Amino acid sequence: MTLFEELKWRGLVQDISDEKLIEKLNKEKLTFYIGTDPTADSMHIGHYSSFLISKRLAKAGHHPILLVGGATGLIGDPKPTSERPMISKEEVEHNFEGLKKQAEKIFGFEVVNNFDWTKDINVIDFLRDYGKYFNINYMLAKDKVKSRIDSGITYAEFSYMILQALDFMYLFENRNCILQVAGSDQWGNITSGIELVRKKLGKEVYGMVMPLVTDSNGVKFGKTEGNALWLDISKTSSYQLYQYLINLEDSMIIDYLKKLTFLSKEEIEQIESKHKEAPHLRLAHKALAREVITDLHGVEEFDKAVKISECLFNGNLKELKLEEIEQGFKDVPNFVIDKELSLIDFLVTYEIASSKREAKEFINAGSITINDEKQMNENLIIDKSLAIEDKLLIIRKGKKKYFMGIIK
Ligand code: 383
Repeated sequence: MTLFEELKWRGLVQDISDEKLIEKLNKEKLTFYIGTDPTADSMHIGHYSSFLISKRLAKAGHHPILLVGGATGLIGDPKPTSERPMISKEEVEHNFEGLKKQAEKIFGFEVVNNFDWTKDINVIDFLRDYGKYFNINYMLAKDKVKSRIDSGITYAEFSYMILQALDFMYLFENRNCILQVAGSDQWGNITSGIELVRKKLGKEVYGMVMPLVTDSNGVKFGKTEGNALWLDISKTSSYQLYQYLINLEDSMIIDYLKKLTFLSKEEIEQIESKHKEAPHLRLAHKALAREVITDLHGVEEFDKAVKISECLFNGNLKELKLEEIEQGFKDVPNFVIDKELSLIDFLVTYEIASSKREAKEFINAGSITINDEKQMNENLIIDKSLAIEDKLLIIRKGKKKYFMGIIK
């Protein structure tokens, strides 16, 4: 399989700017770039799924440049729906540092900042050297601008595509970068760059975009009830990531293995046939979680996530360290315990039961456990002596409802 055939097989090619690119990708060593804006201080898994292309192309001998947009982040790439709030310069700088470190750590390639080459361009030169090459009709025809005509778009966001085009030209002239890759939402910005280089320098550069990774309802990969899954481990633990990956839809899992891992076609086909034979074993999900978490955080973090998940599933809290329990229960309702109460009052005070009567019912039915021990005595005093390492109480109500109490 050639590199391009492999990218196609993985479902990573939505569009290329010119058929000539196929031959170049297969036969030459190209310098290419992919960019992101510092709108937050960490990337999320959606960025990861696109940025992985840098590793794939690098493995095939091409040379990646990662761009973090210290300049473009100050303006904001137009969203199809509404104007972005302006982020302060300090925040953009802070986010830039976070993303630069992260990109270097996860992808291991050179990171450049477009602020370096745009900060000294004055407004007259900008309009003469770049503005003059952009026809308003051409700009208005871009999808992102079109979708904002009714709701409105500021001149700042409208100009964004010129900035991204200027980057492409700068990297072409200074680094011989002839290809920009991205998710499909970037097609308009990439083709703007291709046009600028063609008109101004009479040279040809290329673009390739991949489909955005989504679930079967078109919801972007990594969005869980409006929350992103961050690549920063202090924002999204490897256990949380594991839970997300292991619970992905069955029907999409092979697609995700192709798009998000470096497993070969043969390996994925093997996993696919085992998965079809026994879907309940979730072998494909486990392989996906292993590949993604190991690539992002290392194999120890992956092992830890598996251990936490298994112990929680089997009710073996005792085998976990305090820090692992805290990680596993990060998302459950939690509260600080600052007084000693009887079990029945405890349940009502911390809103695990809505009344004493309800609390009594739970206790008598044997549906309350504290740190995995069933508790049937309503007068039991809840204090440190029951806690894990004198600190944590994990209360389970019924089969699945968890609460975490932290002793003050
Ligand atoms: C800025 C200057 C450039 C080249 C690119 C940029 C950033 C670009 C953008 N990218 C997205 C982002 O920052 O807004 N204008 O969140 C996302 N990317 C990648 C991928 C994706 C895109 O970082 O499709 C998803 O992750 O391209 O939405 O000279």
